Amino acid sequence: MTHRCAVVAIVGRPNVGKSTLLNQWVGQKVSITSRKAQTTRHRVTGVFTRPGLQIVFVDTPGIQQRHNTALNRQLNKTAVQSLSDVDLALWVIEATGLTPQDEAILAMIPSSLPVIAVLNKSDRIRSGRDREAAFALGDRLAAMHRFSALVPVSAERGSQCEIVVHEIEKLAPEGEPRFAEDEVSDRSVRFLAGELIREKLFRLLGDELPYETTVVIDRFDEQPSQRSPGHIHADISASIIVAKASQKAVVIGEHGSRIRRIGTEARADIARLIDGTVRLELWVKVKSGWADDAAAVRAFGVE
Ligand SMILES: Nc1nc2c(ncn2[C@@H]2O[C@H](COP(=O)(O)OP(=O)(O)OP(=O)(O)O)[C@@H](O)[C@H]2O)c(=O)[nH]1
Ligand SMILES: [Mg+2]
Repeated sequence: MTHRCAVVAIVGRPNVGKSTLLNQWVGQKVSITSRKAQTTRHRVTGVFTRPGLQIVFVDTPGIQQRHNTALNRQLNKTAVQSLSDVDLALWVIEATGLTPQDEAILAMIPSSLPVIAVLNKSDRIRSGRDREAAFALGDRLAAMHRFSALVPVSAERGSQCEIVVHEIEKLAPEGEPRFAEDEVSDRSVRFLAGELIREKLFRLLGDELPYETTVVIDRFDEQPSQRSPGHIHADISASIIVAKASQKAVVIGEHGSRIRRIGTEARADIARLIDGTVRLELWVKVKSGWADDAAAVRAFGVE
């Protein structure tokens, strides 16, 4: 039996559901998600494996022109660079409508690359009028570009996601698997732990969250658990970096209520990820203007 292996970039504007899709295919949370734009700040891979087929999905930051900071420029660059070394691209938009920014991102995809258009959040199409608009959008897209396929999906419900896998399989080159059967990402547990803390910040701070907020893992020690044999215990110390003293107060919350909740929820997710126990220590630090400082952006791990 021939084995196929494809490396697939997931690109689109912020918030269209790229990371939710990746997690749906992988069956585990390897990329964090939230309602906020540019939740994803790194190239994160998620691996889908079944007999005869492996798909290495590459999640990317949402491309946007809203902020002209070093951080934003770096995120756009990460996304565009991810397109240079893949077999095909998934261009993700919302099924409810196309924006000029979606079109601009499509134009950034090298013309040699096969593209599958993924119309996400199709669960939001409810009325007959919505459905007519969706059909019209399908026609418009088909006239715009020679897509390998056009697939409406709902990442949140998991509906039709399998069809995308099937379309990728048709385009996948023959090749050996790059990851072992039980591997779900190329990222370390240390990295994913930092991401899970950042996800709680993004989710629990809602619109108060300053764009310039990041997380640095200062210490990450793993050892066999004393209390539950066969499992590991992780001892983690992390810093939440904000740009202003006033933002520090927001993250900490009244009498430390918010930082406690961030810690509790992140610890539970990290424990699930490592299937063990976790001690998590969180600090909040102020570093003004870091998102505008290319060296600081790199130092904080936004590579
Ligand atoms: N209704 C609905 N909401 C969805 C669906 N998929 C994702 N979402 C929501 O859309 C929001 C953004 O999802 P993400 O997966 O973080 O989006 P993203 O494209 O990775 O965003 P960035 O990383 O910021 O570029 C979250 O609140 C998701 O819960 C879907 O199929 N239907
Ligand atoms: Mg994302």
